[in-house]
This record gives sequence, structure tokens and C-alpha cells, in this order.
Amino acid sequence: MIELWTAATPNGWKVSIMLEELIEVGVRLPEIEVRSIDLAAGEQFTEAFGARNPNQKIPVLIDEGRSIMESCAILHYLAEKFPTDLLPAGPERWEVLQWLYWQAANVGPVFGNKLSYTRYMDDVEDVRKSHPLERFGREARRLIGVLEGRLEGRDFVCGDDFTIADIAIYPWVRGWKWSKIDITDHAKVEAWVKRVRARPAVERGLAHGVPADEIDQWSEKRKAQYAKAGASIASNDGPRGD
Ligand SMILES: N[C@@H](CCC(=O)N[C@@H](CS)C(=O)NCC(=O)O)C(=O)O
Repeated sequence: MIELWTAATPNGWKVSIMLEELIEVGVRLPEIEVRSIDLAAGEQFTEAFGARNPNQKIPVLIDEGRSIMESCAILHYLAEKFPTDLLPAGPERWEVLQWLYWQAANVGPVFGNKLSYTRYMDDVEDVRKSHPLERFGREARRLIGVLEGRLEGRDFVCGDDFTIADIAIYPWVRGWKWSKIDITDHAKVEAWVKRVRARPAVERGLAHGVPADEIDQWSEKRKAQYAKAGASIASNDGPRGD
């Protein structure tokens, strides 16, 4: 049995999409027990969670007694354990892995920070938010430009085939309206977002923790819930430590 400790967030959706993509191509996965972690309630700070992931963030995958933290490491682990075209063998593998690392080191932190300052920090004065908003907003737009260039002549990030690089990048980019990172002047990125969204396994993966009719457009109630939970996570100084 595989255990997945997760939540309905971009880093969590990476893993739920991966599992659905593996199922889609006929991989027979072991039983998967999904444990939803309530981040706003601080469940990531419990002793049991910290023992599995000292970085105290979702997702965490537990397989054969081994805990794996970091969403991209989890994608890599699953791709090696269940070999498919999601991580090709041979030299193309390095194309995929470098874009996977690019996501982990750039898109995730930058989009995450932009989102946090845009939506979750109402209690911070505008004057204090303006610099990080400008910095992360500009860098996020630069990254969208890099992605646009990469998609020139390619349907997916590494060519004709959908890979774990697309899985890693997509959940952050598809939330561009929520994070207010405009992509509408980048036609290839917009087309890629639609292409990835059209995959049945992606749709099933995105449905984790969100009702089917709110996958693409959250209700006002859900937006308010996410804003409240995000604010609570962003300001959760106590358990987070100094
Ligand atoms: N680099 C990590 C980032 C994980 C991460 O930031 N997870 C967020 C949810 S998307 C989280 O657990 N936040 C809770 C917190 O910061 O306390 C990964 O890719 O797994």
C-alpha cells in the first residue's frame, strides 16, 4: 500500500495527477490511502508529520516504509518505480529532469510567493507588500516567457509526449487568475494550459479535494475559504518557528 499525505493545493495536485496518469496508461498501482492534511489547522506541524517530512509541508508519499518529501522528488520516484513515457529512458530523460528541477527551483517558489502576497496577506500594509509583489510578479512573468519559448514547436514541455515536467509545472500555471500572473499575451502557454487540462487523468487529478463543477472556477465561497486558509498558513508564526 502507498500512503499519500496531501491537500488540495498545486503541490498536492501534482501527485494526484501523476497517480491518475499512471492509471490511465494501465499501470496497476497498489492500494493508495490518501490522508488529507488540514494545513490551516496546522496538521503539518504535528510530531507524526514532522517525523515523515522534517520540512513540514505537503505532499508526502510513504511507500515500503520509506517517506518521500518534495512533490518533484515524488513525481520522480513514482516515474522510476512505474516506468512509462512520463519519464522516458535514455538521453531524453535529462530533458525532462532539468525542466522538473526548473519547476521546483523557480516556478513553485516564485508563483507561491506571488500568490501569497496577492491573496493571503490582507493584514500586511500595502507599502510593505509592494516590493515583494513587484519582485515576484516580474519574475513570474519572466518565467512565463521562458515557458513560452520552450513551447515553441512543442506540444508539451519536452516534445510530443506529456511528461512529469508538464505535471509539475501545470498546477501552478493554471492558477494564473488566482495568483494574478497574466499569461494571456503568451499564446503557446495558453494553448498548453488548455491541452493539459483536456487530459482525462489531469481532470481526475484536479478533482482531488474540489467538487467537479469547481475544478476550473471556484465558487465565491471556496475562494473565501482558500483566502482564509492561505492567510492562516501565511501568518502561522507559532508552529513555524523563527
Ligand atoms: N517544495 C515543496 C513545497 C511544498 C509546499 O509548499 N506545500 C504547501 C502546500 S502547496 C504546504 O504544505 N504549506 C503549508 C505550510 O507552509 O505550512 C514541494 O514541492 O513539495
